[in-house]
Amino acid sequence: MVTLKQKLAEKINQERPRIRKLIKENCDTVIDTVTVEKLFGGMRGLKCLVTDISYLDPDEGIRYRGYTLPDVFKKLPKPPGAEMPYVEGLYYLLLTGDIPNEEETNELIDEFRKRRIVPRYVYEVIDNFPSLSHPMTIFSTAILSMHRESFFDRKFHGGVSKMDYWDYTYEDSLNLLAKLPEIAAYIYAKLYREGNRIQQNPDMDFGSNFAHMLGKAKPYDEVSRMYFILHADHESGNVSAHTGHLVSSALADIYLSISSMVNGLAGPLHGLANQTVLEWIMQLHEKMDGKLPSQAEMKQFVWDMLNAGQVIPGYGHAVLRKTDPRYTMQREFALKHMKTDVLFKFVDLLYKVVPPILKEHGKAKNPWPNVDAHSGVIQMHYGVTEHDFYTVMFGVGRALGVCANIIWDRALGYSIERPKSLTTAMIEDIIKKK
Ligand code: HAX
Repeated sequence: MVTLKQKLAEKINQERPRIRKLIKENCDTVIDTVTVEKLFGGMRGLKCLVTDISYLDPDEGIRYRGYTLPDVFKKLPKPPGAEMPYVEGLYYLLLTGDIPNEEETNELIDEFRKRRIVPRYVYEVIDNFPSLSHPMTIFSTAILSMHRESFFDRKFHGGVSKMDYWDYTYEDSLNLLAKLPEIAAYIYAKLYREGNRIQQNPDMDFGSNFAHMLGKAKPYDEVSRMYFILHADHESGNVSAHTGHLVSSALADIYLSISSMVNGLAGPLHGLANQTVLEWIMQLHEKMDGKLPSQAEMKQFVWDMLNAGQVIPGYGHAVLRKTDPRYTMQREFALKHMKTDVLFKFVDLLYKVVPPILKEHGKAKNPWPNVDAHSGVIQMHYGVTEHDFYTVMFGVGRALGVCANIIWDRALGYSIERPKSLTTAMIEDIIKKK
């Protein structure tokens, strides 16, 4: 059998001349233009990044390596009798563009297993955090503390060919990804279980082992696999993926880059939205004494938020213009497994009520729900009730996509990022001269 690394090396060798030719023959071809609105508007929609790992269509949602989410979930190998595929198989797909067979998936499961052991000092770093620290801060620091483990960093300072950068980055990425479930689960035990941790099970896959370490019974392993896969990538322009790419473009190693990615994810307009959504739903739940509001009451809650100048968490998106398929997949899961859950009923009601209100309100370009509008209630249903932990799990998933991107960035020799800034006066000058 050709190993994953051999296959990746072949794909990289095919891709390198393609990119060289593309740049050489088309260096002045214009892809997009920078308008004043884009300059001041967070570069929204500006076509200025390249990735082949995933593509986000405004109407259709995310595709991983050309596959829609339903296809990904259908085609990737699954544990015997399971509904949700192996996370390891997804990583194979993101890296190579190929759906792995059972044997190829098992090879990667083994690779991850061999690399799971977390250095002792990482536990000490976590243990020494002051109380009330947010789990995302702890997660980011725990990853950062492993910078000293970087194979790439050692090789780079020893002097190696640029052509081999991807190889050491690949090793670092497997070493880090394999440890993330353990690190996340340890943070969980430390913050919410008085340090009573459950040791990993070497016979379990990435998702099942995480569920096991959190102390959650089946079918939470299915939820874990679904959650990590759904959050793995969302092309390159979102804050977490872009931060990871930007930091790594200076040849920072995987540990520095993924720690930065986690920091980017921790903002309330991005990954932290899942925590905010759940807290908001819980407030409504409490206000209603556990009773489901009527449509009219729910509409009033939503308008109250908007009239107070707040955003409706879990709704809207910078790129999407339809319901996020990551939301739809979670909704389908909930309809199948937890239809009578009271918080799911709140989410379901919000889905009916919010989009027409946001349309009437007239500000949000996308009135539909995103991934974060649903994820928290599923976690709650299965007993992960600590809302501030949800974004850590998002981070474990997102690291898969960002690591795959960074390996390819290195393989294709992408440049250090360095866009140019102007002063406001210079922009006014440019406008006057038009
Ligand atoms: N509720 C109320 N107003 C909203 C809104 C919402 N859910 N979404 C957008 N708007 C408002 C914006 O605040 C903006 O108002 P101003 O003109 O007064 O500044 C206006 O509508 C236009 O915004 P937009 O172009 O539609 O949206 P942006 O690309 O600027 O922002 C966001 C996209 C996701 C940040 C935004 O929709 C939002 O804040 N949503 C709520 C938070 C959320 O769910 N975030 C998670 C997004 C998915 C993700 O990244 N997960 O990690």
